[in-house]
Amino acid sequence: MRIVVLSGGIGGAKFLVGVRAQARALGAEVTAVVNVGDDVRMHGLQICPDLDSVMYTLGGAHDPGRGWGRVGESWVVKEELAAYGAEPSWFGLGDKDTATHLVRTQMLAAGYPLSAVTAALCARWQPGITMLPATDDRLETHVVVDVEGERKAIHFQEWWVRYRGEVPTHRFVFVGAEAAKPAPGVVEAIAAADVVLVAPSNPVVSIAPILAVADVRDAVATGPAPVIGVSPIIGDSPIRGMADKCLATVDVAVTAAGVGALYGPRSAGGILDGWLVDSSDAATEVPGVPTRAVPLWMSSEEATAQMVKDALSLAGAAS
Ligand code: GDP
Ligand code: FO1
Ligand code: CA
Repeated sequence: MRIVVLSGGIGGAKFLVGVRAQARALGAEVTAVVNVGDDVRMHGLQICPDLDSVMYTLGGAHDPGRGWGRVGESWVVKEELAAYGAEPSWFGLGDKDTATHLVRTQMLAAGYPLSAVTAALCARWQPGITMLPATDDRLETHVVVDVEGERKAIHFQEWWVRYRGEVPTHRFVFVGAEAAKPAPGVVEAIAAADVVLVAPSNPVVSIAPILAVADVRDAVATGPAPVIGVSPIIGDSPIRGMADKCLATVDVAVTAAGVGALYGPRSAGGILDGWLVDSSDAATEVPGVPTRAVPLWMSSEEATAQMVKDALSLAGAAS
């Protein structure tokens, strides 16, 4: 069996730990198509937060408390940059993490595409799945905000890390998406999949930028495999992160029903054939999309693997 997962960073990574466990039990292969909209160049280094969150988490090297970056991190480079007054001072690069960005930036400068760089970095971390960036092309999420009386577009990282999303926010723009092509292997993996899972990632700034690559969206929307989404919202809470702020910006209710309707049924131009919601949201109805309610707290690998089992069973696939 072949499983494809559309994934953001921290939530997607946690989900993929369960996907990998269930896939091992089934002898299945897993390909993750990962968001690159968060990617940013800082201090001359190319940083890919969602790819790194997935790679470090599946490689057992992530910081579980912070969610992003490396466990046992030190911050000497950050302190030295601050001593020079080097901006941006609001963004922290850990020392261990910096080595990843150095290798990545050097390989990109030598002409390797991001997908090849990601595969090279994964040779060290052995994530046990195939990790593909959604695209090798430049695709960055920018946010239209009002700051100091001025309306302007800032990078997603500045919106989240510098301002914590607490500035008047008007919309998200996926810069470069119109011209972006899927990275090698993405469309092929979706076309060959037995099931496509949409991780319980942020729908607005993790999943939407993946689907903003037209050929990726087409592959998902018109492919042969059933597409099952897992709700990132339990009750009216995004659990952690920024999903509440993002959903408010696009006028979508912070509920499993709101996100399910945002994705929409494949039968009516959307991407979903099924929508998994938490047991506490059993009353959720999404027009045109069969829903099933099961526990959705990713509290352990076993609990998450059970969620995956439930998603596969909703898809009608071997689970
Ligand atoms: P990011 O890219 O690092 O922001 O991570 P993702 O976009 O992949 O995932 C973030 C989302 O994961 C958050 O908005 C939460 O809604 C969701 N999330 C985190 N933990 C859980 C959990 O235990 N269960 C479910 N269903 N969703 C979760
Ligand atoms: N998040 C922060 O809140 N503060 C930081 O200084 C920060 C630095 C950082 C560096 C590398 C990296 O891969 C991620 C980093 N993050 C930081 C997390 C990141 O801003 C977001 O959580 C994700 O982009 C959302 O998925
Ligand atoms: Ca992200």
